[in-house]
Amino acid sequence: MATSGKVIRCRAAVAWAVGKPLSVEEVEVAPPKAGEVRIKIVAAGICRTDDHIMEGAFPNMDYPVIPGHEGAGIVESVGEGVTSVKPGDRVIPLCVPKCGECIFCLNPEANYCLKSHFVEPQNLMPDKTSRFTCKGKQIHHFLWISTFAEYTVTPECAVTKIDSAAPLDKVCLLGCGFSTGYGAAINTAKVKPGSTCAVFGLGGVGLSVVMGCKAAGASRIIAIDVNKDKFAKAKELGATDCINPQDFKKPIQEVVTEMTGHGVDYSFEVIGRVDTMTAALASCNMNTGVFVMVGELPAGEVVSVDPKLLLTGRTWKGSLLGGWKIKDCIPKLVSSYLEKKFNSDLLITHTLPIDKVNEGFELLRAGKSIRTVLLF
Ligand code: PAD
Ligand code: ZN
Ligand code: ZN
Repeated sequence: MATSGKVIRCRAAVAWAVGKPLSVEEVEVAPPKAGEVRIKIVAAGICRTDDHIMEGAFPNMDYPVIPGHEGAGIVESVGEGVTSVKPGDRVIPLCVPKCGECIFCLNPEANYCLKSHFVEPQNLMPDKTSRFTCKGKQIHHFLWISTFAEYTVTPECAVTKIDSAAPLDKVCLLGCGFSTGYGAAINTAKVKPGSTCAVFGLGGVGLSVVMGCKAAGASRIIAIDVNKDKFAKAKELGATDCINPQDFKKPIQEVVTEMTGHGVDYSFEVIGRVDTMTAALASCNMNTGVFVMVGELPAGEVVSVDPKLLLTGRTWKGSLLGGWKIKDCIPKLVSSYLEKKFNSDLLITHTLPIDKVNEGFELLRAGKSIRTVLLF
């Protein structure tokens, strides 16, 4: 391509400091170095995790930074030695990479590579430099993929090729939100047919958990949110009961336990709060109940629980990116999307140009959107 090997000037949403709205700037994006890929991002979804960066609640973050970790695009150029993608390929950047060599990449049961952010911060490329500059300043990367930029650079291990027929403005959600929720039900909880589930939090990720529980054949899916405007969509996607904790005097775990006799088989927390994590844990049955934690607590917050809750047999699990081995699984999920095995389009409530990124975050915070897709 004509731009190959050159610095590209383009738009990106920059978080200059904690607590400030993003600012859409012209940035310079350097060509990919050996082992790296430069991608023209076509569409990017807004996930709550990006909001955590703006609030300063995401661990190990350096500023200024270009957030965004849900996106889809087309490879513009590749650095030396890159073999898995070539210019023109449609791709999804991966917020969990696959180095392919670490003990967890080699374990078929594990998906969190040792090159991932919580192990080794990804605010810079693996060679500890940045490909982004703006107004003469170095700008940091986020999770190695920074999808809120018209062009971004990722290591080859953080990008995967998808079917060229995939609509990028739709499958961008498979980069995080949809895959996270759907996989939490299918891979992490391993929901069984005929079982009962409770899902706390009905944002883009929680509603994807509802879809996963339904696809796995759950007979009852109790959807829980303080925002009743989320209930219609939850029912459409498979929830059998929708309840608002604010409508009850007693704690919500008691309500769920009464509704089901002894608690659900599987509960999920998809909000990121201490109180709802404790409630979700106590909502699954004391013997075989499985609680899956998906929501992310602000850095440094801790949950204290009565160990008796676990002593009787409950299991408490965490799930990142739905437990998928993401580099291999995203292309398969894209194929399933194209075969209409699930309809993640139902999660997209808004589409905005990148210049309106802050409006997208306001819609999310106000509970008015599920997923907003930003277009470049
Ligand atoms: P969202 O903000 O769209 O959804 C959160 C939902 O929770 C909203 O519908 C709220 O109304 C609801 N809610 C808020 N407070 C309460 C409460 N006290 N009781 C009941 N409901 C409440 O966020 P999202 O769906 O984009 O993300 C949800 C969480 O998942 C968030 O913490 C995010 O950081 C995390 C996440 N985890 C992973 C992962 O890999 N584990 C990936 C992506 C997102
Ligand atoms: Zn996300
Ligand atoms: Zn690895």
